[in-house]
Amino acid sequence: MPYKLFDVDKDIPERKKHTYVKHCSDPDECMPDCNTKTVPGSMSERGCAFAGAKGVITGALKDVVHVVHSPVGCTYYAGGTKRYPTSQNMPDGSKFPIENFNLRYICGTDLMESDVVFGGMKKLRQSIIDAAQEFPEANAIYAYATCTTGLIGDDMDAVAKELSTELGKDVVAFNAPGFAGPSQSKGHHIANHTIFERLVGTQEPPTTTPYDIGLIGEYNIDGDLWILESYFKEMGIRILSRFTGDACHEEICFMHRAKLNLVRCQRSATYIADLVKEKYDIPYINVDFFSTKYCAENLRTIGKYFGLEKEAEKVITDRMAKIGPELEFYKKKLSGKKVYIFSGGPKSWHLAIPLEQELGMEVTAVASQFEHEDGYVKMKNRTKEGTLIVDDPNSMELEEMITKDKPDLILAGIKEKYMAHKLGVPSIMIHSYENGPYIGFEGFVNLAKDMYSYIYNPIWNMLEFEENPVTPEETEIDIKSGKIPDNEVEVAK
Ligand code: CFM
Repeated sequence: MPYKLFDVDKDIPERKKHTYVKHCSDPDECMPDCNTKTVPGSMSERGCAFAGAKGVITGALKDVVHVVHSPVGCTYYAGGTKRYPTSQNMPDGSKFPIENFNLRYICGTDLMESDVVFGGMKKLRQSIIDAAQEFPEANAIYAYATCTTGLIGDDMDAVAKELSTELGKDVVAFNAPGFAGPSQSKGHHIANHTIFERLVGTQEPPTTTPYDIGLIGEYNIDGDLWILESYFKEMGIRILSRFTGDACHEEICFMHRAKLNLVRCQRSATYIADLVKEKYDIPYINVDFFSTKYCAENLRTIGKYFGLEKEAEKVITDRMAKIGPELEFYKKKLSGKKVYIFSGGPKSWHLAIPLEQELGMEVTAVASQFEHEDGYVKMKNRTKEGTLIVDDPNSMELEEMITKDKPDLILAGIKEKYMAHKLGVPSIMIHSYENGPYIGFEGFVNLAKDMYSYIYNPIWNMLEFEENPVTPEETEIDIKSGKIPDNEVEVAK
């Protein structure tokens, strides 16, 4: 059977179904079991449905204040957002008064035992009114159910509806309590539907052009969206609505006026693209801008759709001229390096081929916290014989993989990073990035540069490990002489 049980999982044999070893001759159905409940006993790295709604979809909006209906812990964790910066630009040319408003504030209802027993709706109502007073500049208020309030059954929609009229601005309830599904993915789904049902089509854009697109599922991680925006601008294409990186509330409300939607993250946002297509007849295409090859191919497709082929070619030629030599340098340095990609899902299939073909690396394992079957099909199609494809991994499995297989680098998140470092393997944050953006031509060079500087950092030869003990004297000599074992330190131009 093409499935593998890690030694650390001997007491939870159900994990075997989630760990598939790719064999090219396997039938299509062979893939990890996915989008199901985490196996009891496995210390999952997944997030919850509430995290998927607020932490991924809505938290990127620049002019919305969020009220978490929960005991204070959920509010605290909702305050730690993804790295999605926002500009102050609004669609009518005005400026939103607070820079990175979305990264700064969070409100919560601070539920106590008596609220759980007698109901928390009064408190929710008051908290939303307080949030509106505290942040009068916010153009909408989004309120979130959590496990506690989902269980006690507070009717958040009723409160939101009443207060929308009373406050004269949209108040939207997101009913994605943590337990709504097996992972954060369910929260993406619920947030997409709530936004579509409550907001899309409720406003009209100030102006429209024949070259208006919707950029869906692009959250501006460390500035990714701004890179793509610069390409479109040069091509003569306008992003009318962003879902939801650097977007404002209004943009979401008029996203039904785009001429074409591009779906960037196909896990978290295909839902809304489908809904908009069905109701408003707006077509969408799935796009991939990670790496130079995919980026060029996709810009060409978009150029062709709008009759802007020459403009697309110009952007591609211009960017390739700028980054080509630097990328060559990194390719030389990264060739043959063994790498794992541990992401939520999509980044594991976006990056597998580019790392191999454009940088000469060897991808030997990919993992996903919450992908569904369609994503695993892509992962399977884009990896080579023998690659380990792991669904909903736990840290002990990763530790076992690192110890036995000794990769040169791991692209993962904050949950894996320091564990990998303690085992002497460099790890780069592929979720929120190190020195991003990582998308597009320039972004791919940034990623290559980060990989290079992590792998070639002399620190890995100075650490003390059981197999490779270094005496303090030796370390001192090395530091004093500035000698960096086995590595040649070069700086790319
Ligand atoms: Fe989409 Fe994302 Fe991702 Fe995602 Fe995420 Fe993310 Fe991710 Mo972390 S929206 S599915 S829920 S591409 S936060 S920017 S990196 S797990 S692969």
